[in-house]
Amino acid sequence: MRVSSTPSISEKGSTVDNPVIPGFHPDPSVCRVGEDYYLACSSFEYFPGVPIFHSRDLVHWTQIGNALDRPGQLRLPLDSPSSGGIYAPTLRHHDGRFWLIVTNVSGDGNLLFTATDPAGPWSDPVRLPGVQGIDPDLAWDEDGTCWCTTAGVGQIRIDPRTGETFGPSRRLWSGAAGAKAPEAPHLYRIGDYWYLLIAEGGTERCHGVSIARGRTPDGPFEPCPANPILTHRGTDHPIQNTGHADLVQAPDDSWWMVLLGVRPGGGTPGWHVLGRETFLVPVEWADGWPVVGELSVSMPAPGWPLRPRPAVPVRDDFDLSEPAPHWVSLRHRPPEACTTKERAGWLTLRARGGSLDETDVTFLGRRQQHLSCRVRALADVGDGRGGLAVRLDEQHHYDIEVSSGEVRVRARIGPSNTVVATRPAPSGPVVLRVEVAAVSALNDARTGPDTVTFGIEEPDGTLVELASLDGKYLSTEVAGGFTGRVIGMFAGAGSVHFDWFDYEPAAH
Ligand code: 6LW
Repeated sequence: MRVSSTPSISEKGSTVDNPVIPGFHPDPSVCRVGEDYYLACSSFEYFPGVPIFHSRDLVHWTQIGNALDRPGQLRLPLDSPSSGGIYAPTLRHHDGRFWLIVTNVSGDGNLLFTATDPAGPWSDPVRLPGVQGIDPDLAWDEDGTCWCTTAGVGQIRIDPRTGETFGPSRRLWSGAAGAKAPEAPHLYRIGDYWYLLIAEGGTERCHGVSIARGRTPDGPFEPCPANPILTHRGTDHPIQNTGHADLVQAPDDSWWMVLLGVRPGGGTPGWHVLGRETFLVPVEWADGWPVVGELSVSMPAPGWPLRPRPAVPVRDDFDLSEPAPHWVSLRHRPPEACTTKERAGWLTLRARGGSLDETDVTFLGRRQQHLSCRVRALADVGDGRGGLAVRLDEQHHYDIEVSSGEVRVRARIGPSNTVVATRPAPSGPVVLRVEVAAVSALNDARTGPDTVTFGIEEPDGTLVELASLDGKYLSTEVAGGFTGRVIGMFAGAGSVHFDWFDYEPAAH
């Protein structure tokens, strides 16, 4: 088995690389149990939802499952918009159980799940109709009262076992005067204070992290004089949009923050294509306030032995009966539309919608986690139509597809939907290839962040290139929304079979 370099990290002497969880993994929430750390992220229109990661060193993370992996837990209407769905979880361990609270903005509102093993299974949802607002947080005080704090910033007491709410929601704090979007609250008891950590300024270039403290979980709260305690607004730092943070204490008593950030590339205004990624930064305390260390793409390694994990293999041979946890579908995954049982050792996708312009197309993909990477797959479309796609949303995707003896590359960019290249398809199964290459030099101010090249492979492995496209059109700055690129396989008509799929990071 070929193994890729660890997707999250590479040690260089005594430094480690950020992001610690690359690719579209925003809104991280972290908790520790003994020597084990667990982390959850938002998942929006993708199924299964809320990826759960495990680490023993805060640096190397392995996805151990998805909290919302059954239709009864994750109900996304088939016409729900991209960047709808599942927003901003909080993951906590309390009273011998893991608790996960999250918002489904496409229907069910705030939902709470529990598990004894964070790898799953997670419970059916407890609904919270009395909790309004996104970004719900959970905190318990000494007498067992559970406080649910939401974007705004508002707070209400809840019974997390039943979803019942008590009393009205109270406004706690709205961050700096004039700042937009006070959100992503997390409430912690640390020493003699309750700390209320929030994000403000919006999840774009003005994003930041601020904090306030009070003697009781429901305030009043006094803002930190050094707010924002973290922001990269107005800088040319390679990590931008920094915010939506969560704090965790290590067994050696050191403190750490996980947060989201983006890595824009290209000229002006800079385009980020991997979505919002999860970064790690050390925190120290001074005068009862947290002081955030330097956030960088190469940071000093923590002071404990690192515990690298086996990486996700380059190749998925589709030998398992269920897709590995990093595979995602759109909105749901009916077993008959995505199966390894039809042809042994092959993945079969059965078409529902006709194209990736539609919300219920059959798609199985994985997050693009590296600025440069190569994806290959052996596809047998038979009488059907399908291939590989690089996807931001229904209006922004590039596809290479095979049908009726032809291979074509299609670019959907907003209202424009263009076949940019065609050539005759070889008979029988064909290796489709996508190469994403980050730009290494700016030709002018408009140079995009990367190129996305599509082709088919000759039997000897030679690439026959069909098209090379500017990647800026598959960026969040162009498409909008909260997600990042996902690369995968789709079926547009009939049954399309895939023998294997390779995802390989490339040097950039
Ligand atoms: C999330 C909000 C945010 O609910 O973006 O960056 C929203 N922060 O807190 C969607 O991820």
